[in-house]
Amino acid sequence: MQFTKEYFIQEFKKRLNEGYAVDIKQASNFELYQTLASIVRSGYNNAWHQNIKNNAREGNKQAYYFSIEFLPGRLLQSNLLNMGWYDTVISGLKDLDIDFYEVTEIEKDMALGNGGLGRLAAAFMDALASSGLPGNGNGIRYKYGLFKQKIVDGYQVELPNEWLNQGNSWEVRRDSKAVDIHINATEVSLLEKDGHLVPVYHGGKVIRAVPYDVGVVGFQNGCVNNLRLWDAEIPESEEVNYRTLDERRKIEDLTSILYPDDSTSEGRRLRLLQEYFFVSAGIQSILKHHKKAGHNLNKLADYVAIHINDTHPVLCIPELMRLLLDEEHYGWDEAWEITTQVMSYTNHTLMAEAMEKWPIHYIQELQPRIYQIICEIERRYVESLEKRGQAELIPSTRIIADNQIRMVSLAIIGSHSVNGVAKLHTELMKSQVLNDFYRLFPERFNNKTNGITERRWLQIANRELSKVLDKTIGKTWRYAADDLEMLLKYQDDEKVLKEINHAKYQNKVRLAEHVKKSNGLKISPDAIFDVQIKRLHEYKRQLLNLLRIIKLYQDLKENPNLDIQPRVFIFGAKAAPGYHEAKVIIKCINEVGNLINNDQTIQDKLKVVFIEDYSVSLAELIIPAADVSEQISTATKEASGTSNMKLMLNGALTVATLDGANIEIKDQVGDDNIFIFGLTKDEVTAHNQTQDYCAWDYYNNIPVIKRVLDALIDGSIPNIQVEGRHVFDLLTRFNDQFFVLADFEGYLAIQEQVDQAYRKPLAWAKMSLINIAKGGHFSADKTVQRYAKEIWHIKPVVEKDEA
Ligand code: DL6
Repeated sequence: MQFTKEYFIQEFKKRLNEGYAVDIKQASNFELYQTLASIVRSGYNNAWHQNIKNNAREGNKQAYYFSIEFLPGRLLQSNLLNMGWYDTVISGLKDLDIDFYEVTEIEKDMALGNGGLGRLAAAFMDALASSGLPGNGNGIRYKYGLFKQKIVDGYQVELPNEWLNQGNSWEVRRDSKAVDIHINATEVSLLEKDGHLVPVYHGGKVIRAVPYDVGVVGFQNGCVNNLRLWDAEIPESEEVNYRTLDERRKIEDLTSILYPDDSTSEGRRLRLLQEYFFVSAGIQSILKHHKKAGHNLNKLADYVAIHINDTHPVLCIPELMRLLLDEEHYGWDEAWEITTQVMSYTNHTLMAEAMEKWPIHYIQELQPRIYQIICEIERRYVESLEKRGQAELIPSTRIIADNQIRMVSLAIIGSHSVNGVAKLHTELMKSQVLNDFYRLFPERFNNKTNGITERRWLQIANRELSKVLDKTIGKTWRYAADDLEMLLKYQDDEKVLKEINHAKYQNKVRLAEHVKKSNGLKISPDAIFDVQIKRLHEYKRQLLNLLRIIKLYQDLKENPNLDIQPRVFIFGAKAAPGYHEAKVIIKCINEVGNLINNDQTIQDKLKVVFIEDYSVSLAELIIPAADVSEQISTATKEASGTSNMKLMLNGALTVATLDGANIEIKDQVGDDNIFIFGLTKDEVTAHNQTQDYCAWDYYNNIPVIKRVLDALIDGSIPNIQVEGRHVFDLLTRFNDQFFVLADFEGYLAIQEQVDQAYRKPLAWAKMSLINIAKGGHFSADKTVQRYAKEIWHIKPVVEKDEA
């Protein structure tokens, strides 16, 4: 069936009437949205079904990406784009006098993630399907996902994000695929049955894991993969074991929120339970599928690759061992061989505090059999190192130490591949933080620099620029991101440069309208839009940005006629609920903003905007409007970053430290088209090794630093008596752990260069053009294709041009 405009209009009217008994004029945007979504679903359901059947019939090896976070954002537009229906639908709706973009606003973001980690997982889902690769996601269907952020009196307040209130149009509940999970047994004994030792669980509870599947539509290639999200329920047969409301609530809580507060032991236990829950459900379901397709488990690695995204799903390793040993009666060595062939792991951070460690007794209580298996993995590992004469590496690499289970050790020991997410990150992994593992298993380590879904960030988010690109270089870039390089031919073409600037301007107008509505603040699209959007973390150094804003403000107060380019500083950031310092920084940003935004004397030269509840949808609005992209983490701390890639692709110029993927962006665009400053990784490493850094010296010896820091505590910024002091102390008394003061002057100097560069619109547009042209390098399609070839060994089952 050809999807023509006429067909669409007819179908739309019919379904609207059938579904809601209204005509178009009476229909609400919600009803219009639901009707549209139902047409889209019908458009891909058959391909989805066929894909599952084909993979089973043809025995295609499939990848399963296990992740505690998935952050797809809204799906209507991307599904339409990927199905090739986008223009037809917009035009059809226009004929019906319906504003497509207004309708899309109804959709709530599928916000089952926190930041880069979850967005990457979602990008990989899209890229797998778009590359025709058989790859599935496995995660949790959180009822509230990450919290909804409100800013009240400058403080972050966390509210439940009720994204599922009106249902999720893209999911299908599959009761027939539910599996049961046993937890909290008080004891496990091994009994002989039919010649095998079989574990018997005493006490504990059974939870039912029910999957909700979301079809992941590939870009115009007919491939629809599966994202499976698990919800927890009480099985009917077990109801008597959940007698009190409290016991029942515990099951509801299990899939309520992402990252329960880890400052209490209850919260930490809940996190661990979530991890075991989705891992066990996912692995059980994979094995069921494998056996149903008639395959032997000896050959599991020929059909299945399981990817452990960060450490949260590491229990995959002992859980697969448990199932192979206890349910399938494999011997240890065979089971271990199968497990390590199947598993691979990505590390996303080298910060010690972010590497999960679980107290032994948590795991013992949660699933004693899993604990037994981890102990046996550990015993054999230690023994093997002793035999290899490498006993000196045992203390740093063993799994169990200080009464804790180190999840990174378990991940590396139980996987055949360990990858970092940018070249520098992988190098640091190999040479510093995980060096002992690298010495033991060099062949396991590899790099896979992150990537982004360029279709979403250009074709959907930046329609203005997309039009300029179509007109200038044709439309092939829409299918092959590398073709953006064709733009380089036009770097001195004044007409194209002006068009690029004009597209940016229109996007800035759009964002300014949003800011007026959301923050009640008028900002001028003629100012530099200077953007820092990412999780709030000390290492990401929103604080460095804030100190610079204070410095500019002080300069302007001293000299209101100071010749600076007007700037709007735009922040979007959520702080983890238990991360006090990050919340303090949010308060300071907001109060500095209040002061500056209400001060008439500086003639609107500075504005500070904190956009609350930063999300994928907001990113789609902010990124196309950005002139400057702030990527200013302390060198060595940001594993990769991905907003850096999205912003450059949209023509923002990057102000960056030599950290994470910034280095690879610099390599792509060249030194003249990026603004680099700050301590290098070697300098940071040297400071850390020699412990010679003294923040007070910067405060005492550099007047500009003293003046800015004093403003935090001398009352010149109202309403931050406590928070200002806290930040001051972090930067002085606690010796500025992230070298903000060391980098401050370099940062000011580079920002001065930005200010000067912005005064030359055509030269600026040329730099911008080069960034856009080089953006194709960071396509998630390419990244995923490398995972497929080098780690998972899966092959495309649908070719691009089969659409
Ligand atoms: O790999 C995706 C993303 C990277 O781009 C970020 O640099 C990195 O911080 C993030 N890591 C995490 C894990 N935990 N922490 N912190 O979110 O992964």
